[in-house]
Amino acid sequence: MTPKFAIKLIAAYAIIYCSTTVFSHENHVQNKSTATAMTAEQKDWGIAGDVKAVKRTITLQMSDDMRFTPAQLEIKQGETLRLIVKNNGKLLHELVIGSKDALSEHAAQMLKFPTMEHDSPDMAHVAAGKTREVIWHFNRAGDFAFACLIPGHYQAGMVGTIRVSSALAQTANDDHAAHHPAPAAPAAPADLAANSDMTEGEVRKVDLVTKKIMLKHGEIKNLGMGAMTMVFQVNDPALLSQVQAGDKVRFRAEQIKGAFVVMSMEKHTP
Ligand SMILES: [Cu+2]
Repeated sequence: MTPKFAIKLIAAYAIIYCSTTVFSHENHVQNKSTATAMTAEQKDWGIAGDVKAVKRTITLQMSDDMRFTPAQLEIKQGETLRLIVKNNGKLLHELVIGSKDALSEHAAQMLKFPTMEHDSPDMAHVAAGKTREVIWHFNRAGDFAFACLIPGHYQAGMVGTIRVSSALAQTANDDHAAHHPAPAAPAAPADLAANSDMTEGEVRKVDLVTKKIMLKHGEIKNLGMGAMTMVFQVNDPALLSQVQAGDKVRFRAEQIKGAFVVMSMEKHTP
């Protein structure tokens, strides 16, 4: 290597080093914003709503006798609702909207893994005496439900029903997304069977402040946990700067002192 070239190389390194520093700082800022502005995910029971589209507000009362009042909601397809969730009790309660099947399955998982952490626009955790709100766009017709999935609460009857009546009149103009099938859960390719410690997932949110990551994941075989979207801690915060919302990943998760921790993660194109 000629000395001249070596100097050039050092200079190039210095530039790369400086720009990496700058980029990583920018990444922080960028990721911070993705932490708040997550891409809305179309679910069978609707999609995150825009507060400007709200035309109706319903207040749901929650109580320690494990009931929601009202426990039945009648909604027209296309409506965006502001659901004010009021916890009148002394216990923590939550509102989670979903299909009956999804909620009952999730409730069973919560009994099995009580320390799981979730956050999504179709749910609100409400501390004793507090009020929170959920803005939800019911763009699909059908019979759905809402529930409190704190371990034991669902089983004690903290469930309500949602009927979204079909708006046949607005077929042409209705939300296009409503007519597309929900994206299928990530399927486990055959080669994954060989390495059942790795779980397939999609990054939903990266939070550099709390150092947590939200993953929509397939079955976590080594934990015996079903597919769902859930918030994980990370073994090493450096994992968080390697991915962003929307990335497909493979990861290994473990339960450490009750917390669910991503031990390793790699980007992966299915
Ligand atoms: Cu509850």
